[in-house]
Amino acid sequence: GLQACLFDLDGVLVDTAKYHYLAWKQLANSLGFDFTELQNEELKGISRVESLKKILTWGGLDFPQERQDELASLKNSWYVEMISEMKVDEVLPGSFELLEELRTNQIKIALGSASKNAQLILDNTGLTPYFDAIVDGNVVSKSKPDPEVFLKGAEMLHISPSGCVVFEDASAGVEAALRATMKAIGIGSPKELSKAHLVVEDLTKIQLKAIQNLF
Ligand code: B16
Ligand code: MG
Repeated sequence: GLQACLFDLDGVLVDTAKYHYLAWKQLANSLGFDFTELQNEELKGISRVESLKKILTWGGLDFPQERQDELASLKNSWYVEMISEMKVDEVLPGSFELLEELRTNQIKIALGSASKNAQLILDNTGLTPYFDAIVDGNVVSKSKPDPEVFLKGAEMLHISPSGCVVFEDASAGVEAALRATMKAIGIGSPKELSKAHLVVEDLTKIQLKAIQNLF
């Protein structure tokens, strides 16, 4: 049965994608090209360095690794400035209600995010106290769709993957959950997340009963 829930951060609990977009756009513009919100969709769940590589390709540019590292940290400094202003009201609808319900029912809760800034976001939005384990971009070596991020979470909780459910908004994240042999609940479009066991629009549309019914 259900023993633990693992949450992706960006796109599930908070909408940091808009800040990633603004910061990447600023970087692209400074290099002389633009990029669209549609292209930004492709960066969801993808690590910082991999995102930069994609963006440079779209702009028809290539730089030595050293310069790429500089550009990635420049983008990150702008991004961190933006997320430093985040408050509790930026937590997506249904998040606190679901986390409370899980906690009341002794279901363990973990974070499984690609972001190296996850802790700052959780702290600023009041989400930190709900988490029994935090796995973020600082502790994983392989990005989603590799299952490492979720397997590490289950391990930290001392719970077998078969008792875990993952909440994900990115198809790479859903794939990572399936490769970890966990249940996957997609947040967003049923078309893009068709491999998930269940897809809901947002966290207001899911309750403990429906999660338990996946088992
Ligand atoms: P950072 P998630 C991901 O968060 C974002 O979706 C992705 O767009 C971003 O590039 C990645 O984190 C790394 O973020 O630059 O803060 O380390 O969806 O895995 O929570
Ligand atoms: Mg995400």
